[in-house]
Amino acid sequence: MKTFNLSILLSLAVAVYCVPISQVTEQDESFAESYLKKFFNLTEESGPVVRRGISSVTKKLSEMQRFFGLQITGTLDADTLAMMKKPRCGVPDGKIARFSTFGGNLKWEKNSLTYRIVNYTPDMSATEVDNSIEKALQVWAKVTPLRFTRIYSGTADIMISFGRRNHGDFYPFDGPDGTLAHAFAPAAGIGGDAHFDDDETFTFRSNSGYVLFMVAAHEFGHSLGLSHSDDPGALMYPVYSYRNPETFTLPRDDINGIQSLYGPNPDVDPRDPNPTAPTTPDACDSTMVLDAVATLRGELLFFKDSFFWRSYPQSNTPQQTLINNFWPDAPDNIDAAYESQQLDKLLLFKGRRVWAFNAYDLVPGYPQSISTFGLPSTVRKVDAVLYDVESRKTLFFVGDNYYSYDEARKTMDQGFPKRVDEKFSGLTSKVTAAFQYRGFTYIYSGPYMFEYNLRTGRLFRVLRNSYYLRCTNF
Ligand SMILES: [Ca+2]
Ligand SMILES: [Ca+2]
Ligand SMILES: [Ca+2]
Ligand SMILES: [Zn+2]
Ligand SMILES: [Zn+2]
Repeated sequence: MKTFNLSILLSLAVAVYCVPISQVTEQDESFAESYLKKFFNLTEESGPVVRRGISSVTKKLSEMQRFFGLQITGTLDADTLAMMKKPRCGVPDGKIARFSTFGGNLKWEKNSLTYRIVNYTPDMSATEVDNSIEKALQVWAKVTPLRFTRIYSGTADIMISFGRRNHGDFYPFDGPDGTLAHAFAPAAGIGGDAHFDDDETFTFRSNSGYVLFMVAAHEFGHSLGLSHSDDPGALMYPVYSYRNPETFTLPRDDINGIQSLYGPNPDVDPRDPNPTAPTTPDACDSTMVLDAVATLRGELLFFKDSFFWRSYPQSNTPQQTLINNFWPDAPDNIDAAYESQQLDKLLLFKGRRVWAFNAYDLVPGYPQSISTFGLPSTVRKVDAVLYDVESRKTLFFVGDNYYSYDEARKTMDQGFPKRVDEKFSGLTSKVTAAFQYRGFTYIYSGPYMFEYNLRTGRLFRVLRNSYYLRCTNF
């Protein structure tokens, strides 16, 4: 009997942020076990009697933690459990790789494929469904020789349908949440087909519910022969995240993946292929200039483009995530960030505006103007912000100058701005990011990080941004 690769899109919970270090319940253990069975090929032998299979569970947990860049503990800790509960897709993830394919030559042997929309979801108008499906296929057509023709009767290569629970294959859906959709790798018959769980709420472009275009584009990646990527920016990353379908561009990693199977689009000028394809910032890029750095409840956050790395105190491997995965209302490409320990809030700055977040919720009334801090209206953006624990002052870096804001009195201090190089010796070019950690003050200038004692202004070391943002080449 022929078997097919199946991929399942899971959606369970919202973002993971500051999960309390809680007791792992028996329920959690069995949830984790079924997760590992589904996605990391945990075999049945560890089955009902948990203790007997413990080493196998430990091995699979480590494998999963490695894939997601979590701290490799081999135990079911809070972060691991939280990652398991994130919306995701279900092709096994055991392999560490950027894009990957199903292997075994699972690709279409022709470039002209047909698709058919067999039925519709009541969540959206038929036109919206048609449009979402067509757009999702074009995501792949744009960068390959693949061309898609819609048919209205008979059997297409890619049969697209909505169903709930038992819907005619051996992979019943599970009601609201959990599995969102699944798709079969290229082959005859059910191969290439994509099924969507109609117990979900699909949307055209709103971020409440699941954007059908995004789910479909991911599933069609499987229909065409792609498996999962560990690049958190990739469309083929196993975790679902909302993205605006109007501005979505296929990331570089997915382009590399699909072109490894089918080659580039012959209709696109090879001298200028996909100039706008987003790439995920690389911790090993020694020339990278971070947008902002901040602490948050004992962790370190490093912001770059649409992403941030989150570094746990005990971990060697900062985890990279889309900013919007944690803070759906946050801007990307931010200018500066700091943690207000008094208010227990994270503040993000972009242009003339500031956003405040409590855990992952936008504080009501934000975004606000940066002039609420008393910054002059001539300031169009801040380059970096630093909160000094000792003096409870917040320093705003703007060009060659810095301002001092009193958090307790909520006013700007007299006598500012002052010149940055008067206070921080050795700093000759613009400040790009700043934060305080374990009693030291770190001022970034481009790819360099200057370590100071803030009170005396003494410079200790000049480091590379890789010092805290560890480069973890596998
Ligand atoms: Ca088919
Ligand atoms: Ca479901
Ligand atoms: Ca900055
Ligand atoms: Zn998937
Ligand atoms: Zn199905």
